[in-house]
Amino acid sequence: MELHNVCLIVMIVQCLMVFELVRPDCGCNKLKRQTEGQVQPTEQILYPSGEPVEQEEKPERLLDLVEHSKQFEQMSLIPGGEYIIGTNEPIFAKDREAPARPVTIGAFYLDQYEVSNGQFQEFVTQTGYTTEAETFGDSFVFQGLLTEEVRKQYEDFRVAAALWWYKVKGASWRYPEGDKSRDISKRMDHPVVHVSWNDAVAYCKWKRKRLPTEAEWEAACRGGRKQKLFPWGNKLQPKDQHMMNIWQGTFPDNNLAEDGCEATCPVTAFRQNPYELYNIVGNVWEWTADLWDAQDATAERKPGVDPPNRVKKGGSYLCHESYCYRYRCAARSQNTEDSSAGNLGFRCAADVN
Ligand SMILES: [Ca+2]
Ligand SMILES: [Ca+2]
Repeated sequence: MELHNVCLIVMIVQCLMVFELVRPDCGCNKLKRQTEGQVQPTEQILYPSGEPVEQEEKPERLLDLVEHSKQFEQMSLIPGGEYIIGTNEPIFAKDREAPARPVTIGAFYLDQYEVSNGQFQEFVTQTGYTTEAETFGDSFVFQGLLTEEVRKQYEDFRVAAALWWYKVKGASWRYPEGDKSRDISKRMDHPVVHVSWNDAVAYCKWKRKRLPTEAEWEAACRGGRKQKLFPWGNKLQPKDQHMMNIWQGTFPDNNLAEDGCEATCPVTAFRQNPYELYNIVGNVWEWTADLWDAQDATAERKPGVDPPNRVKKGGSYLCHESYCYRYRCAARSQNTEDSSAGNLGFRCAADVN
C-alpha cells in the first residue's frame, strides 16, 4: 500500500475517533421552569448472588421472580442482593455515569409498565389532583408534535440549549400537545407525560407505593445481567428486532419511526428483560426518588424557589445515539422537581413488607 493511502486511512480513523469523543448533547435536562458492541457469544444471566442461571431452568426460575397479588398487580418482585450499577466506560462524563460500583439493595416490587394515561386519569378522578403543569399553565412539547402554525406562534418560547423544545400554553397530561382537540382519549394505554417529580410522588403515594431509587431502577433495568448496555444485552437490535421506542433517522427533523412509534407507544409495547419489565428504556424518561446532588438533601432552600434536581433514567422516544445515547441502563439525566415535558413519565416501586 502506498504511503499516501496509509496516511489517508489514518486521518479517517482519527476523524472517527474525534467524532466519537465529541458527542453532542441533547439538552433534555435544560427544561427548567425556574430559569428558563459487540454481541456476546453466550449470554449468561446471573442472579444478584452471582450464581449463574442454567439455560434449561431459566424460564421456570425467572418466572419465580415475578409475583402477582391484588396489591402488587402488574408489579415484578426484584430480588435483593448486590448489584453493579454505573459503568467504567461512560459516554457522558458530566452525567457521572462512572464508575461501575456495587450497591446492595433489598428486594422490592417495581411496576412492569410505565404509569399510563388511564391509570393517572383514575387517580385524578378519585382525588381531584391538579398537576404542576396545569397550575403553571404550560409545559414543554417536542417540535415534531406541533403544527407549523403553533411553532411560529411559540418561536420565542423555545429552550435555548435545545431548540426543538417549545414551551406551550395549555400543554398538560390531558392535552400533551396543548391542543384541546387532541386529548388523550385515543391513547389511554400510553404513558402519562407532563408530570413533574412532585406529581409522580403524589400518584405513587396514592397507590401506597413510592418512586424507585436510582439503584433500584438500574438493578431492575439490568434484569440480572452484569455489565450490559441494555436490559436484554449489548446489541441494539438483536436479530434485527426493535427492542424499544427511540428515534430512528436524523434528529430532530426526520423521524423514520422504524420501531413503529412516532411519539409515545403503549406502555405494554416492548418487553425488555426477564423481570417482565416493559419500556424500562425508551418510550418516556422515568423519574426516580434520588436527588441529582446529594448535598441538596441538606441545602437550605426557600419553598418553591430553585427546587433541587432529581435523577431520571431510561431515555425516551426522542433519544438517538447521535445526541442522546441515554437509553442505556447506566445512563442518567436530571430535571428540577417541578419540571415536566412530553417525554417524561414514571413508574412506581413498593416495599415487600
Ligand atoms: Ca420511535
Ligand atoms: Ca421508559
